[in-house]
Amino acid sequence: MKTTVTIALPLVLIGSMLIAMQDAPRRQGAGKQRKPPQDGIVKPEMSDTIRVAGYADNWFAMYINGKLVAVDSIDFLPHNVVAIDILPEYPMTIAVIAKDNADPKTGCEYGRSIGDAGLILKFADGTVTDASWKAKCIFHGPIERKTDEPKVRTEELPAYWFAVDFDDSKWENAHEYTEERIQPKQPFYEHDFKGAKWIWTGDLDLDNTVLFRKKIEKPSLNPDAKRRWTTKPDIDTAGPTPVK
Ligand SMILES: [Ca+2]
Ligand SMILES: [Ca+2]
Repeated sequence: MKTTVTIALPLVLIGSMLIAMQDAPRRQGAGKQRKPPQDGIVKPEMSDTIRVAGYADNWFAMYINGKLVAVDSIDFLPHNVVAIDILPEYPMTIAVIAKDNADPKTGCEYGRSIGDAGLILKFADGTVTDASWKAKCIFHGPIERKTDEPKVRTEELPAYWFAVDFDDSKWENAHEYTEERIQPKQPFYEHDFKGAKWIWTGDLDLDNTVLFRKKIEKPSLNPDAKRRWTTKPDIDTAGPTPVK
């Protein structure tokens, strides 16, 4: 057995060195000499990815083309920015669940206060949140602002609400809110949200959990971007969020 190991290790090392030597010129030339598309197929590079920044009062998770791509890791913090890189594919269906951190039983925040919400997203391809996004509230309260005897109204998550082919035509359009109304905190100003609008439903105070959807046919910046080669996942990457 010892003999096998001593022979195998150098072979592995030599193999690695050979691969490294082959890769070296390509790495050095990365981004300079790009092979022309073959049958429309283009190998993706980091330069094809785009930055997405999101900021929610108080939490959000985002699906792109039916796949869970971002989860705010902090349930409640006024307020944190989530920034990720994605490889965009168009048309691109964006679905977001956003939550004001309201008590599920009372709809209140901080004991018996009525807390407000808000969501803003900016993609480096020019996609921004605005009133063209679709919105659907599934948790409202406290009804009629009655904090002394708080009651709430909830709906189940629609099945596969994040899927590309989900029908959101009956959802309302999102409402836009001013920065003065939302009053974001410092992390917001450390990221590029220029041109994006704060959105929610028509009730920033009492609608606590809201679903948003938007389909981007082509990016407003770089509309001629070629599709990059990728695969469809062989496992369900929709994520653990319940569908109902
Ligand atoms: Ca809040
Ligand atoms: Ca609220």
